Amino acid sequence: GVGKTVAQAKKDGYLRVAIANEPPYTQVNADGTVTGAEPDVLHAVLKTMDIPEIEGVTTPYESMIPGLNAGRWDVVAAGLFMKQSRCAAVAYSEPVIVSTESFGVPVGNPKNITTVKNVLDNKDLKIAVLSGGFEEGILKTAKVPSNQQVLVKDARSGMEAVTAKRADAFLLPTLSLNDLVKSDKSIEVTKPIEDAPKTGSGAAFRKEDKELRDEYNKALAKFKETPEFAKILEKWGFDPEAVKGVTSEELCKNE
Ligand code: 6CS
Repeated sequence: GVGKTVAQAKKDGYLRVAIANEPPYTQVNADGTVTGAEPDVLHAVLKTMDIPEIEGVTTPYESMIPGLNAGRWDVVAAGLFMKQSRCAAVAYSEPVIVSTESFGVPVGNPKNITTVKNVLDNKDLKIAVLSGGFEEGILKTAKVPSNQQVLVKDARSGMEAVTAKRADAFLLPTLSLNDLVKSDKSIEVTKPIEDAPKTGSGAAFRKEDKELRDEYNKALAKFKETPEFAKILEKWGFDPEAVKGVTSEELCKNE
């Protein structure tokens, strides 16, 4: 099998981790090392388990779970938001981040898009989402017709879809959009979408690696009590209070 035990991971001294390069959730440094809120928490927790290193692989969201289960990496730490179908396919840790979704729209928000309901009420609106991403699921669950969805392969392509007017908005996590608009002043970020589900993520392990996941959860629970945890989340612009009291069981009920 492709599974990994705690003992093997300690012996290797590292875990291979899938990320997306979508700051502030995940980011690849110029030297190839990985950072961002989720990899930084993963790295810090693994260190407490005597697994000192992480090795990052950048991949689109839709490939993260297939690649994990095929053994191409040992864990996903990318802000891979929990929902029923994903929780059925992987063994998630308890949540590390709880966050919000927004629309990236042309400055001034000419089509007045602030809620999922707005999209349902105006059949002319087209919304860009990442293929296989949580946001594509939000639109599907809300029964937004597929001809109103513009599928893109990565965050940069989503921004381009809006600037080229192939889409009226790009639906993505609020903080990811805040980062992207730093380099595109023609787009602004709406307030968190009130009728979108609560997004939460943690490390995703293979179902067969429940021992590793369970040990990780123990170490994570301890780490969350240290000031270091809040420091990492705040460094990347996340509210460390948002995850308090939220469980993977609850987040896994998302459609
Ligand atoms: O979980 C997901 O699929 C989404 N997570 C993040 C952090 N960004 C976009 C992606 O679609």
